[in-house]
Amino acid sequence: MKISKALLVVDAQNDFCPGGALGIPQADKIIPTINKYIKAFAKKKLPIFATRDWHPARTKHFKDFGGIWPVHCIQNTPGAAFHPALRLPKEAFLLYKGMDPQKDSYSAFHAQDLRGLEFDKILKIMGVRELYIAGLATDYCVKFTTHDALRHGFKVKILVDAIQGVNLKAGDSENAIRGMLKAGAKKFSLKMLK
Ligand code: VGL
Ligand code: ZN
Repeated sequence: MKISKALLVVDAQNDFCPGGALGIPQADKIIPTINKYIKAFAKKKLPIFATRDWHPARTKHFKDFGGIWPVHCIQNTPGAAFHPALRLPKEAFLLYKGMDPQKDSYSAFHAQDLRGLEFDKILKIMGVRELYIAGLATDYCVKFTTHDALRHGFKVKILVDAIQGVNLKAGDSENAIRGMLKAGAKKFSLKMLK
């Protein structure tokens, strides 16, 4: 079978969930829904990707070094670990992003696997044409990833029941969703799963 669809779970990590360094209210509530998508994709033998925000201790991404964020998702710390309720199969492709101490990078298209292979290359090799995107945060990583995916020629479904936003400013997530739809992404939710 020609693989064309893939699931992308973005940054479903402890630090982005309540109690974490950059805890997003209700972020943990989407994990069971993400797990349902994971099951559905695994059952169809479709690829599943999961990114982790994976920062060095010093990076311009953090307030202390000129950025806008509190310290979060430091490599190999509990805050950077996947949420304990997330059920990724052993076949899932794991990707890492945010390692460059000089840059903010939110998009999964700046992520790579442990060998340094970039997300875009992996998708091309596998024949993926359409990404189903879930995770955190709607107004940052999900947004930047979606726009990059569309620019790279992929179709995008935003899993609206499996994303959650930071909302540094009220309305950021709604604006992000509006922008993604305008750029060509489509909404998708569990009830549309076949
Ligand atoms: C993210 C804020 C800071 C994200 C990463 O992945 O959405 N947001 N670092
Ligand atoms: Zn980050």
